[in-house]
Amino acid sequence: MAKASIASLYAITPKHLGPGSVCPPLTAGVMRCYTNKYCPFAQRAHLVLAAKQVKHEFVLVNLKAKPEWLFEKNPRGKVPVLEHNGRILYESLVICDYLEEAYPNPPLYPSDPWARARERLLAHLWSKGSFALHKLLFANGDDEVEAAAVAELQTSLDVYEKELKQRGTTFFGGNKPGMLDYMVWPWAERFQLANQVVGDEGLLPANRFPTLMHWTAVMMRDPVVLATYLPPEEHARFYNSFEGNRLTMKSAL
Ligand SMILES: N[C@@H](CCC(=O)N[C@@H](CS)C(=O)NCC(=O)O)C(=O)O
Repeated sequence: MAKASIASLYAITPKHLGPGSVCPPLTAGVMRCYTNKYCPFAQRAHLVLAAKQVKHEFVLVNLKAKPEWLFEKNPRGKVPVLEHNGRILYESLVICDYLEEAYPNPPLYPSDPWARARERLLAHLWSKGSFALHKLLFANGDDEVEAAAVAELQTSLDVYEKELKQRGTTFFGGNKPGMLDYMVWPWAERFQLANQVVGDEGLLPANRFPTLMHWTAVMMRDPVVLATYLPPEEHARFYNSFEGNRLTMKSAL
């Protein structure tokens, strides 16, 4: 199992930079990703950079106390941001699509335009599921909020269960992970933590999500996934680091 996340391995900053910091000067020709070790959206970019073995560096950004220069990179003040040859892109799905086009090997999308568009649609639709997981991990022990978040999340997951079952493949990408696998994975990694919060059968009861259960297990063996992996304890420390938020675990792993 990977000991340090890829965000730490390739980081040129020893810690997440905050107010008053200076943005490190660019290294000519090197792709830079402004990121945060715990951001699932940024992890999408980490996964695609790793899958395509693009030479890159990370600048870690503190999102609780943001550096002033972040807004020059992204007026929304969010990560991930990609800077390449003096040009800037933000929004994780846009960044990952750019990487796919600029670095076509290995291809992460199917070649058929209709199938490609469908992958984009399913990646886009995942935002509902991602918000529901956020709600669950910030429920602060409120059973009602948790139950509503779980119901919402499972309704989103039904779509992916049905889709993967219909495809009859191990991954959304076929016999290896593709773009859609990597666009959804960062949240699935956090399911290990969410399962502890939910208790009982967790988020993916076997009778409702047999295909996604198998998918999460095989994704965990993918070298690209392992390179960006953070264990549930580390995710838990992050969610508990927000003032007023305390994860209440109903079961151990
Ligand atoms: N839609 C954006 C979402 C990015 C996002 O929300 N990033 C979070 C960290 S996980 C962030 O930068 N939050 C800071 C803020 O919202 O102020 C994307 O896909 O890149």
